[in-house]
Amino acid sequence: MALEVCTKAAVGVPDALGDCPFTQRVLLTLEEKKVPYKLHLIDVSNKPQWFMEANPEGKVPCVKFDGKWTPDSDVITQILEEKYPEPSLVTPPEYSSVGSNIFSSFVKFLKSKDASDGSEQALVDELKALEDHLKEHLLFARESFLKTKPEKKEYVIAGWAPKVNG
Ligand SMILES: N[C@@H](CCC(=O)N[C@@H](CS)C(=O)NCC(=O)O)C(=O)O
Repeated sequence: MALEVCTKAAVGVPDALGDCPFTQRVLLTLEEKKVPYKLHLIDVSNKPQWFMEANPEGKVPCVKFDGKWTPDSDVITQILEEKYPEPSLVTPPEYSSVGSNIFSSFVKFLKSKDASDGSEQALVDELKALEDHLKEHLLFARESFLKTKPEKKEYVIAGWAPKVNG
């Protein structure tokens, strides 16, 4: 039986997948593990009552496991790994640190008052390490990624517009 998954609808396009990276992570996991699923596209600016009752925090993604709606992509992907261990999507230890310093390097760079303190280069190095890793493993070319991407660029831009424009 297909797993039920609540995902974000594209802003202004209620019947298309929106731009939520947390949802994309869950859908990629389902695709890679070949678990059938059924989408409920949620307009996050006007959440339906049944969704708020099932998931009071009101965030997507949210997946129904054994009759209970479970939010949070970290929790969901962990449950999926336990329930559907093949293929394993656990990060091999040799790659576990790739990109893990991006956030802290970014903060250092933003706070830096000295253009020659190396914080910019440190950030560029971190970003490049992640980019090289993604390129080397062709992650963005995988069928699962292409299949779970919002169909059109406009859907992604529309999703970010309220955050960028305030
Ligand atoms: N920690 C959560 C974050 C989920 C999240 O922030 N989802 C956003 C969409 S990308 C959301 O539901 N926003 C609607 C809202 O907060 O009302 C996860 O990993 O799943």
